[in-house]
Amino acid sequence: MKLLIATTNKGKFAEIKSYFGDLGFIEFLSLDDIEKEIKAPEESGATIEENAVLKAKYYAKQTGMLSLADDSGLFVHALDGFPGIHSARSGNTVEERNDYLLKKMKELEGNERQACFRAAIAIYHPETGNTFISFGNTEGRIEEEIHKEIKGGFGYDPIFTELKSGRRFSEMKKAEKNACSHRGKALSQAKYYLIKQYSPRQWIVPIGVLVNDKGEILLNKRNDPYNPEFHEKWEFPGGGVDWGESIEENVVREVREESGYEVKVIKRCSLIDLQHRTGKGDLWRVQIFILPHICRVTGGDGVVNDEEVLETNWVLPEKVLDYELVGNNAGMYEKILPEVLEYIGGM
Ligand code: ITT
Repeated sequence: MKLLIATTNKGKFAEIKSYFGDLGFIEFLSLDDIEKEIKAPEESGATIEENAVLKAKYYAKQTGMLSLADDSGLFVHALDGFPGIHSARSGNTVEERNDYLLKKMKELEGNERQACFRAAIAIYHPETGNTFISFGNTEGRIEEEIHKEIKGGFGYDPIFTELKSGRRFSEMKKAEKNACSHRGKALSQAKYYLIKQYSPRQWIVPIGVLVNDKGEILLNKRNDPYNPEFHEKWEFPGGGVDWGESIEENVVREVREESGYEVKVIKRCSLIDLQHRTGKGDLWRVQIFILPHICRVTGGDGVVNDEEVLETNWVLPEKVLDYELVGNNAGMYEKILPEVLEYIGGM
């Protein structure tokens, strides 16, 4: 999974990268890692959220990559929000912008020096168009002079004192600033989104190898038109474990839903089969632990009441591999076949 942190501002990039440092499933790229030269977009939005989405979309479309953009600014209440969305453009250099703001605020005292930083973070996926946006604010005040001795942070950090800690942003290490800053607050929501949306999942999927009185095994033909690689392939009934459910309870419930039979779980096979599935480019990745269970049919009418099943068939154990099975289920079945035959032989 690759994420482009689409900012031309090195200070922002460093803070974002530091905040996401522990997201091991993502490879972070900067604009410097992109071979083609990309002209910065015109930030024509009226608000920071509009500009954040505009930038994320623009870079995602230019590069074809999942892209994150930040739009932020310093808003001085007594100056009607100046410099606000123009924070990066109120002078040619950082020094000029800081000096200009301090001059503009020369006559302001006490509460009139209150200000806040605002940040909007947008994440845009170029193929799906999925868009995420989050916000954060930091309240504080603008000092009378630039903090010259300590050179941490970037932009307006040397003149901004954060309200709660009473410390200037330029005095803080990246992690300290991220813990209380506008960007850190917006990034915490973005991080949760990335984890929910893109982190690889691990599923525990118990399945039932159902045996009837004749020593036959039940196979289901899967209905999965959205996933052609699984559609109309054969499989054993089973599915993900629900919250609060034991493995055995899950097998009995899933089998009932997908086969219409009541079963008694005879034994869990010694094999845990590990399978991997990925889908729709980089959109999802799942690692599945399949736990096969030999089950005996005890009742039910075999009427399938689940939209996931097109057809069911009772098959002799040696004939199961003649069917085209889903995923790596053929490999799994080969491994458990001796246990299945041993059970059927002793019935
Ligand atoms: P990108 O658009 O390429 O991300 P930029 O610097 O032009 O970079 P913005 O348009 O969002 O970014 O302008 C935000 C400006 O606000 C930024 O250049 C700083 O001057 C200021 N700023 C934002 N967050 C800040 C922070 O945490 N500390 C100090 N200054 C900040």
